[in-house]
Amino acid sequence: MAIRTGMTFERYLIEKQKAYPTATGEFSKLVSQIMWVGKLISREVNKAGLADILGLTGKVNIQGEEVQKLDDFANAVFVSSFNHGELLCVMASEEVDDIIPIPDEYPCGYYALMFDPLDGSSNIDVNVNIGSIFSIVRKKSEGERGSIEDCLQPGTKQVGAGYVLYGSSTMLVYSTGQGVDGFTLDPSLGEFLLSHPDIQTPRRGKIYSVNEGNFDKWDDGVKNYIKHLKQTDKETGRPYSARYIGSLVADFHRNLLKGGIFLYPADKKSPNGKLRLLYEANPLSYLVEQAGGASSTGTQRILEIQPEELHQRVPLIIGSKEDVADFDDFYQGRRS
Ligand code: P6P
Repeated sequence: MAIRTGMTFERYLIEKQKAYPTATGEFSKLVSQIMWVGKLISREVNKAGLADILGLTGKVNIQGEEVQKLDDFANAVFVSSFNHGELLCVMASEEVDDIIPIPDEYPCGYYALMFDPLDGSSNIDVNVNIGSIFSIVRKKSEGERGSIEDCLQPGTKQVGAGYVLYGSSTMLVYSTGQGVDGFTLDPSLGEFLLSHPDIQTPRRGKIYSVNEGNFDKWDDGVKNYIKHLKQTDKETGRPYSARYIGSLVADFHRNLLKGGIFLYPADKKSPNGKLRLLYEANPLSYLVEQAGGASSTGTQRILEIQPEELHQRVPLIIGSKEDVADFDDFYQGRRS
């Protein structure tokens, strides 16, 4: 049976593995576990709006239980779902300063997982979409246990990446290097069903996503590019429409499907931008390239950056290939 819309994730994995008979199934187990994590977090995120009403805020809820902040909860779900099961040798989380080793009592697996368990969680109390982002690389270090060396690999070494978007519906969008597929959670079944097979992002869009409140801090190249997008030019479809939710996964997902460019450039206050390389820029850059798009710092392909630190920040320009190329031209002074 070929891949078809509406099929369950499990059925999809069976079909995909037929194409790769040598697949060990280890990787499929990993992605299935991500699916499980997405369901658990989705359930809590969708209750969050009730937190104030049900008195679930603060340290003790109506059942007398400790109430965790949603991002702490999301982090705990990722860690407890992956700290055994022989899939991973090490984890790294936006919420945790150091690497998260696999407990000594459990054998290690062959992958390292880096994740932002709940990006944009400050938006949850205004009911704006938020997301979990993940990146998977193969173990690189010697010895049985994992180390920071396994995490500090360039984005080109990723073997899988994706996000779970908690919005009007909960979606998992991910790639293992054979294109990008999107699954939508049917809460009545508790199943993710294939809803967006083989996502391809348009070569050029008509949307730009940036926090223009930072305009005065930008380099001239960034300013000139944004001014360029606002000029009327019927031939190239300008002016572009400004769409900025302030939640990375939501802005990225809309632009991935519709086309366009998301920018969080460097500025005078933040010379490396705001977003993190390992578990935000790299996984989304892996996805966008798999979908026919591009991503850069303005001078360098994101996926080729050699990470130096676990939580290092990087300027992120990402989306439709022709839009990112235009930005690079303005940023590097070839156009003004
Ligand atoms: P700003 C949310 O806090 C986040 O990390 C991303 O999800 C989002 O794209 C960005 O920060 C928004 O940052 O500075 O525009 O509020």
